[in-house]
Amino acid sequence: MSEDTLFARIIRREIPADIVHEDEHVLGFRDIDPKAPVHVLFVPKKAIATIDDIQPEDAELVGRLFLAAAAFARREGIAQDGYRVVMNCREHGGQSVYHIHLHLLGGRQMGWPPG
Ligand code: DGP
Repeated sequence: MSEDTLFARIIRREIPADIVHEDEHVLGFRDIDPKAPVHVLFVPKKAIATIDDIQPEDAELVGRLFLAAAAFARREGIAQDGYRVVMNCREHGGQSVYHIHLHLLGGRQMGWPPG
């Protein structure tokens, strides 16, 4: 049940997190196992399990994840040098929490292709 994921529990403040952004629709918090000097996850408050579950009516909500990430990157001072955003989907994509989340990674040079 997507409503019972770890991230739903963070949204409900049942699990502590280092929250860097909150608005009516989106929560942003630092990843517990950062893969870059800056690693923040932006999640919709609405529970959506995977990219494959995003509905047409969620299009604006998904756009809000990007707007929140970009605004945070500017506040954090990493926008000028650049950064990466990633959303993993299911097993081959490397998704481990089934509540969609946009990873914002920055503060170092990224490699390509990702592993
Ligand atoms: P993904 O593999 O794309 O589903 O990313 C899940 C991320 O969630 C992963 O980078 C680690 C992070 N994570 C897992 N558990 C917690 C937690 O309890 N708190 C926080 N802040 N991040 C977590």
